[in-house]
Amino acid sequence: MNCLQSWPEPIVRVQSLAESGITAIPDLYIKPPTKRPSLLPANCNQAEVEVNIPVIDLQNLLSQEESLRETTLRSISSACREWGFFQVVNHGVSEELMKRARDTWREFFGLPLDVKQEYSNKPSTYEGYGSRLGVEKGAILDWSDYYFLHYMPASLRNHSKWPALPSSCRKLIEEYSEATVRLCGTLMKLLSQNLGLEEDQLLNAFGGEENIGACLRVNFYPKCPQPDLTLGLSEHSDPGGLTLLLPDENVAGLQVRKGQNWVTVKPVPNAFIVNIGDQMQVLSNAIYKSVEHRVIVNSVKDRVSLALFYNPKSDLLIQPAKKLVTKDRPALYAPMTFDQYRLFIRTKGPCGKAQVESLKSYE
Ligand SMILES: O=C(O)CCC(=O)C(=O)O
Repeated sequence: MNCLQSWPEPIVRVQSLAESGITAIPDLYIKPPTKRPSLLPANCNQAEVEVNIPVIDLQNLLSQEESLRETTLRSISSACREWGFFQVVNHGVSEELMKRARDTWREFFGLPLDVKQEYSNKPSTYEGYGSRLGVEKGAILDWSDYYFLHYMPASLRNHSKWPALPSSCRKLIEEYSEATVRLCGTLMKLLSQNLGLEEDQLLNAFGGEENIGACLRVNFYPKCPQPDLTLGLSEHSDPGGLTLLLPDENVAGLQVRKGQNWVTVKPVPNAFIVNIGDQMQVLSNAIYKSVEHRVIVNSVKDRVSLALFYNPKSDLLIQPAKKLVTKDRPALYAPMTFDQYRLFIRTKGPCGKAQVESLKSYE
């Protein structure tokens, strides 16, 4: 991990740049023309612009009507296969907690720079206040800052690496992470059942409830004077298992790949956005899709989002579940630990689906 000891260039906080009043962004943030957040591709029609990722009401799983429960399970199944993304409502996490989480983190990013700098992160663990992903010298950077921390396993939970200010922050992180990890556990069971596996099989492949990895990345996307030239977060698929995203309630920004197009997610009030990560694509032998996504920025409003990453225990080998490997559909991926796997994004930064595709051993 030697290459991950330090950043290759001095860190510049994007928020400080944005607040300095610049009217043109530095070259370091200007994406090549093919990577910019383009206007509609010529062959894209209005219907595609209107499209949204599926929205699923989890309350229906408690219905007395079996047909409603089955329809809901089927909607989750097709969302995992066709979109890799969906929104969930009536998920059991309180609206008050969701609002408090956004407000608390907005408050953190609103603190003076020197307070936040105390938590500056390093690429060896990424824990703390950060402004880049990847350690490639000269890389074009994204227009965002973030805070990254570990919640699970409990042995990695270190309160001194969580912000002490605002004073409610550490308690909020505990509460929010506990609630979202619980929801991810429920989703894991549904996804497992939908694949025809035992309810706990995916969870067990991740190491079981006590051993899974869970980390929180809070993204802060400052206003940008030239949003057409850059991205808040470059296209990538998530390296882990499952991501539960609390988007900004007022500002859209997340775009999900659908074929040749990028669909801008329209967040539904009080919903979480769920997406399949690369480890789940591997475990499901590519039945579930880990889909590329990116974030666009704008010149009018800052945006905050909280991504809870639910991951396998980092030293377990992850490979396609035996039941999903057949003569007609051989194992598409060789076994690999999550520790080995995430070294790629930690070194190279967000790079589309380059890694999971490069691991395919058949097809
Ligand atoms: O901010 C968002 O909407 C998406 C964030 C994301 O993709 C991530 O943190 O990996």
